[in-house]
Amino acid sequence: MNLIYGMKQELLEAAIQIAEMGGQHTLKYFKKDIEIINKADDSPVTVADRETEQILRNEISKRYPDHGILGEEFGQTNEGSSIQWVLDPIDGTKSFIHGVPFYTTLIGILVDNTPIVGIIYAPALDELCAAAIGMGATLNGEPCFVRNTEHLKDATLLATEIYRFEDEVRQEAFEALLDKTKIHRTWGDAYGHMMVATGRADVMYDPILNIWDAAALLPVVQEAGGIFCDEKGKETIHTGNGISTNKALFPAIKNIFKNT
Ligand code: 2AM
Ligand code: CA
Repeated sequence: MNLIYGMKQELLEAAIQIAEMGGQHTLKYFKKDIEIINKADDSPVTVADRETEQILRNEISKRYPDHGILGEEFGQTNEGSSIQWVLDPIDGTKSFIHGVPFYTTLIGILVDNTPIVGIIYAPALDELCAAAIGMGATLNGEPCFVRNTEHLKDATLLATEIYRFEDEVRQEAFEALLDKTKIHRTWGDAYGHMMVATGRADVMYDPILNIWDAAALLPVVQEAGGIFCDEKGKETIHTGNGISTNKALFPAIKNIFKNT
Protein backbone atom coordinates (compact mmCIF):
# COMPACT_ATOMS: atom_id res chain seq x y z
CA MET A 1 0.00 0.00 0.00
CA ASN A 2 1.47 3.32 -1.10
CA LEU A 3 0.29 6.28 0.96
CA ILE A 4 -0.28 9.43 -1.02
CA TYR A 5 1.43 12.54 0.33
CA GLY A 6 -1.82 14.16 1.56
CA MET A 7 -2.75 11.05 3.53
CA LYS A 8 0.69 10.90 5.15
CA GLN A 9 0.43 14.57 6.12
CA GLU A 10 -3.03 13.96 7.58
CA LEU A 11 -1.83 10.98 9.62
CA LEU A 12 1.18 12.96 10.87
CA GLU A 13 -1.04 15.81 12.05
CA ALA A 14 -3.55 13.42 13.63
CA ALA A 15 -0.76 11.54 15.41
CA ILE A 16 0.65 14.79 16.84
CA GLN A 17 -2.77 15.83 18.16
CA ILE A 18 -3.47 12.42 19.66
CA ALA A 19 -0.01 12.16 21.28
CA GLU A 20 -0.58 15.58 22.83
CA MET A 21 -3.93 14.48 24.25
CA GLY A 22 -2.38 11.35 25.76
CA GLY A 23 0.79 13.00 26.99
CA GLN A 24 -1.12 15.82 28.67
CA HIS A 25 -3.13 13.22 30.57
CA THR A 26 0.03 11.71 32.09
CA LEU A 27 0.77 15.04 33.78
CA LYS A 28 -2.29 14.55 35.98
CA TYR A 29 -0.37 11.74 37.71
CA PHE A 30 3.26 12.85 37.30
CA LYS A 31 5.02 13.43 40.65
CA LYS A 32 1.85 12.30 42.45
CA ASP A 33 1.63 9.44 44.92
CA ILE A 34 0.14 6.67 42.73
CA GLU A 35 0.06 2.91 43.03
CA ILE A 36 2.79 1.02 41.15
CA ILE A 37 1.86 -2.44 39.92
CA ASN A 38 4.46 -4.97 38.77
CA LYS A 39 3.57 -6.69 35.50
CA ALA A 40 4.32 -10.31 34.62
CA ASP A 41 7.73 -9.28 33.17
CA ASP A 42 8.45 -7.46 36.47
CA SER A 43 8.24 -4.04 34.77
CA PRO A 44 6.15 -1.38 36.54
CA VAL A 45 2.82 -0.01 35.33
CA THR A 46 0.45 2.59 36.77
CA VAL A 47 -3.07 3.91 36.28
CA ALA A 48 -1.43 6.69 34.23
CA ASP A 49 -0.11 4.18 31.66
CA ARG A 50 -3.48 2.46 31.39
CA GLU A 51 -5.73 5.52 31.24
CA THR A 52 -3.42 7.22 28.76
CA GLU A 53 -3.44 4.26 26.41
CA GLN A 54 -7.26 4.21 26.58
CA ILE A 55 -7.37 7.89 25.64
CA LEU A 56 -5.05 7.27 22.67
CA ARG A 57 -7.02 4.22 21.53
CA ASN A 58 -10.42 5.93 21.85
CA GLU A 59 -9.29 8.91 19.80
CA ILE A 60 -7.69 6.76 17.07
CA SER A 61 -10.77 4.50 16.84
CA LYS A 62 -13.07 7.53 16.65
CA ARG A 63 -11.10 9.01 13.75
CA TYR A 64 -10.01 5.82 11.98
CA PRO A 65 -12.30 2.93 12.96
CA ASP A 66 -10.75 0.60 10.36
CA HIS A 67 -7.12 1.13 11.37
CA GLY A 68 -5.33 -1.35 13.60
CA ILE A 69 -3.99 -0.46 17.05
CA LEU A 70 -1.25 -2.24 18.98
CA GLY A 71 -0.58 -0.85 22.44
CA GLU A 72 1.72 -1.99 25.23
CA GLU A 73 -1.02 -2.22 27.85
CA PHE A 74 -4.11 -3.38 25.92
CA GLY A 75 -2.83 -5.36 22.94
CA GLN A 76 -4.06 -5.53 19.37
CA THR A 77 -7.27 -4.55 17.55
CA ASN A 78 -7.96 -4.79 13.77
CA GLU A 79 -4.91 -6.97 13.26
CA GLY A 80 -5.58 -7.38 9.53
CA SER A 81 -5.49 -3.66 8.71
CA SER A 82 -2.56 -2.50 6.58
CA ILE A 83 -2.35 0.68 8.70
CA GLN A 84 -1.36 0.01 12.32
CA TRP A 85 -0.98 2.55 15.14
CA VAL A 86 1.64 1.36 17.60
CA LEU A 87 1.39 2.94 21.05
CA ASP A 88 3.41 3.25 24.18
CA PRO A 89 1.44 5.59 26.47
CA ILE A 90 4.41 6.01 28.83
CA ASP A 91 7.82 4.95 27.64
CA GLY A 92 10.13 5.24 30.60
CA THR A 93 7.68 4.27 33.32
CA LYS A 94 10.70 3.96 35.62
CA SER A 95 11.51 7.63 35.02
CA PHE A 96 7.84 8.53 35.44
CA ILE A 97 7.53 6.85 38.84
CA HIS A 98 10.76 8.51 40.04
CA GLY A 99 9.42 11.95 39.12
CA VAL A 100 12.02 12.26 36.33
CA PRO A 101 10.63 14.16 33.32
CA PHE A 102 12.42 12.09 30.65
CA TYR A 103 9.45 9.81 30.00
CA THR A 104 7.56 10.04 26.70
CA THR A 105 4.31 9.16 24.97
CA LEU A 106 5.07 7.30 21.74
CA ILE A 107 3.02 6.84 18.59
CA GLY A 108 4.30 5.03 15.52
CA ILE A 109 2.20 4.41 12.41
CA LEU A 110 3.11 1.39 10.29
CA VAL A 111 1.90 0.79 6.75
CA ASP A 112 2.33 -2.86 5.77
CA ASN A 113 4.70 -3.24 8.75
CA THR A 114 6.93 -0.33 7.68
CA PRO A 115 7.10 2.68 10.02
CA ILE A 116 6.07 5.87 8.23
CA VAL A 117 5.13 8.28 11.05
CA GLY A 118 6.71 8.70 14.48
CA ILE A 119 5.87 10.94 17.44
CA ILE A 120 7.99 11.18 20.60
CA TYR A 121 6.33 13.52 23.09
CA ALA A 122 7.87 14.42 26.43
CA PRO A 123 4.94 16.25 28.08
CA ALA A 124 6.76 17.16 31.30
CA LEU A 125 9.43 18.90 29.21
CA ASP A 126 7.07 20.33 26.61
CA GLU A 127 9.12 18.75 23.80
CA LEU A 128 7.50 16.98 20.87
CA CYS A 129 9.42 15.38 18.01
CA ALA A 130 7.43 14.39 14.94
CA ALA A 131 8.37 12.90 11.59
CA ALA A 132 6.93 11.23 8.53
CA ILE A 133 9.17 9.40 6.10
CA GLY A 134 10.18 11.77 3.31
CA MET A 135 8.85 14.85 5.10
CA GLY A 136 11.58 15.68 7.63
CA ALA A 137 11.62 15.70 11.43
CA THR A 138 10.62 18.52 13.76
CA LEU A 139 11.05 19.48 17.40
CA ASN A 140 8.12 21.61 18.55
CA GLY A 141 7.41 22.44 14.90
CA GLU A 142 10.96 23.47 13.91
CA PRO A 143 13.17 21.22 11.75
CA CYS A 144 15.58 19.15 13.82
CA PHE A 145 18.71 17.25 12.88
CA VAL A 146 21.30 14.90 14.33
CA ARG A 147 24.66 16.56 14.96
CA ASN A 148 27.66 15.58 12.90
CA THR A 149 30.18 14.31 15.46
CA GLU A 150 32.63 12.32 13.36
CA HIS A 151 34.61 10.24 15.86
CA LEU A 152 33.51 8.02 18.73
CA LYS A 153 36.22 9.57 20.93
CA ASP A 154 34.21 12.82 20.86
CA ALA A 155 30.80 11.19 21.18
CA THR A 156 28.20 11.32 23.94
CA LEU A 157 26.71 7.89 24.50
CA LEU A 158 23.30 7.41 26.11
CA ALA A 159 21.66 4.22 27.35
CA THR A 160 18.55 3.50 29.37
CA GLU A 161 20.55 1.99 32.21
CA ILE A 162 23.92 0.37 32.96
CA TYR A 163 23.71 -3.07 31.44
CA ARG A 164 25.06 -6.45 32.53
CA PHE A 165 24.62 -9.02 29.79
CA GLU A 166 24.65 -12.78 30.28
CA ASP A 167 25.87 -13.04 26.69
CA GLU A 168 29.62 -12.37 26.78
CA VAL A 169 29.80 -11.04 23.23
CA ARG A 170 27.13 -8.45 23.92
CA GLN A 171 28.84 -7.51 27.19
CA GLU A 172 32.11 -6.98 25.32
CA ALA A 173 30.39 -4.88 22.68
CA PHE A 174 28.76 -2.67 25.32
CA GLU A 175 32.07 -2.24 27.14
CA ALA A 176 33.80 -1.36 23.85
CA LEU A 177 31.12 1.24 23.24
CA LEU A 178 31.80 2.69 26.70
CA ASP A 179 35.57 2.60 26.20
CA LYS A 180 35.50 4.30 22.82
CA THR A 181 33.07 7.13 23.63
CA LYS A 182 33.67 10.25 25.67
CA ILE A 183 30.61 11.05 27.80
CA HIS A 184 28.10 8.53 29.18
CA ARG A 185 24.63 9.26 30.56
CA THR A 186 21.58 7.12 31.38
CA TRP A 187 17.83 7.78 32.00
CA GLY A 188 17.65 7.18 28.23
CA ASP A 189 14.50 5.39 27.01
CA ALA A 190 12.93 6.98 23.92
CA TYR A 191 14.04 10.38 25.18
CA GLY A 192 17.63 9.28 24.54
CA HIS A 193 16.80 8.60 20.88
CA MET A 194 15.11 12.00 20.75
CA MET A 195 18.31 13.54 22.15
CA VAL A 196 20.21 12.05 19.19
CA ALA A 197 17.53 13.20 16.71
CA THR A 198 17.78 16.76 18.04
CA GLY A 199 21.58 16.99 18.03
CA ARG A 200 22.14 16.78 21.78
CA ALA A 201 23.84 13.36 21.93
CA ASP A 202 25.52 11.09 19.39
CA VAL A 203 24.65 7.48 20.19
CA MET A 204 21.71 5.95 22.07
CA TYR A 205 21.77 2.20 22.72
CA ASP A 206 18.78 0.07 23.77
CA PRO A 207 19.46 -3.69 24.02
CA ILE A 208 15.79 -4.45 24.77
CA LEU A 209 13.10 -2.86 22.63
CA ASN A 210 9.55 -3.98 22.07
CA ILE A 211 7.86 -2.88 18.88
CA TRP A 212 5.90 -0.20 20.78
CA ASP A 213 9.19 1.19 22.12
CA ALA A 214 10.77 1.27 18.65
CA ALA A 215 8.04 2.15 16.13
CA ALA A 216 8.12 5.92 16.70
CA LEU A 217 11.90 6.12 16.82
CA LEU A 218 12.87 5.05 13.32
CA PRO A 219 11.00 7.78 11.38
CA VAL A 220 12.15 10.50 13.79
CA VAL A 221 15.84 9.54 13.77
CA GLN A 222 15.95 8.81 10.02
CA GLU A 223 14.22 12.03 9.08
CA ALA A 224 16.56 13.97 11.36
CA GLY A 225 19.35 12.69 9.10
CA GLY A 226 20.48 9.86 11.38
CA ILE A 227 20.35 6.09 11.45
CA PHE A 228 18.09 3.96 13.61
CA CYS A 229 19.23 0.37 13.37
CA ASP A 230 19.58 -2.85 15.33
CA GLU A 231 22.82 -4.38 16.60
CA LYS A 232 23.37 -5.90 13.14
CA GLY A 233 23.17 -2.46 11.54
CA LYS A 234 19.79 -3.24 9.95
CA GLU A 235 17.35 -0.31 9.79
CA THR A 236 14.39 -2.07 11.39
CA ILE A 237 12.07 -1.89 14.41
CA HIS A 238 11.38 -5.62 14.42
CA THR A 239 14.45 -7.26 15.98
CA GLY A 240 14.18 -6.33 19.66
CA ASN A 241 17.04 -3.86 20.08
CA GLY A 242 17.91 -0.44 18.71
CA ILE A 243 20.66 2.10 18.23
CA SER A 244 20.33 5.70 17.11
CA THR A 245 23.32 7.55 15.74
CA ASN A 246 24.49 9.73 12.87
CA LYS A 247 25.77 8.59 9.48
CA ALA A 248 29.42 9.39 10.26
CA LEU A 249 29.51 7.21 13.39
CA PHE A 250 27.40 4.38 11.98
CA PRO A 251 30.28 2.32 10.47
CA ALA A 252 32.22 2.39 13.77
CA ILE A 253 29.11 1.39 15.74
CA LYS A 254 28.40 -1.44 13.30
CA ASN A 255 31.95 -2.64 13.72
CA ILE A 256 31.62 -2.75 17.53
CA PHE A 257 28.52 -4.96 17.32
CA LYS A 258 29.67 -7.10 14.38
CA ASN A 259 30.00 -10.33 16.41
CA THR A 260 26.76 -10.05 18.39
P1 2AM B 1 8.63 1.03 29.31
O1 2AM B 1 9.05 2.14 30.20
O2 2AM B 1 7.54 1.38 28.37
O3 2AM B 1 8.38 -0.25 30.06
C1 2AM B 1 13.73 0.88 26.16
O4 2AM B 1 14.75 0.53 27.06
C2 2AM B 1 12.37 0.57 26.72
O5 2AM B 1 12.17 -0.83 26.90
C3 2AM B 1 12.17 1.18 28.08
O6 2AM B 1 11.76 2.48 27.91
C4 2AM B 1 11.14 0.29 28.73
O7 2AM B 1 9.84 0.70 28.31
C5 2AM B 1 11.46 -1.04 28.09
N1 2AM B 1 12.36 -1.83 28.90
C6 2AM B 1 13.48 -1.47 29.53
N2 2AM B 1 14.05 -2.47 30.17
C7 2AM B 1 13.27 -3.54 29.95
C8 2AM B 1 13.32 -4.87 30.36
N3 2AM B 1 14.30 -5.33 31.14
N4 2AM B 1 12.34 -5.68 29.93
C9 2AM B 1 11.35 -5.21 29.14
N5 2AM B 1 11.25 -3.94 28.73
C10 2AM B 1 12.20 -3.12 29.13
CA1 CA C 1 5.37 1.78 28.45
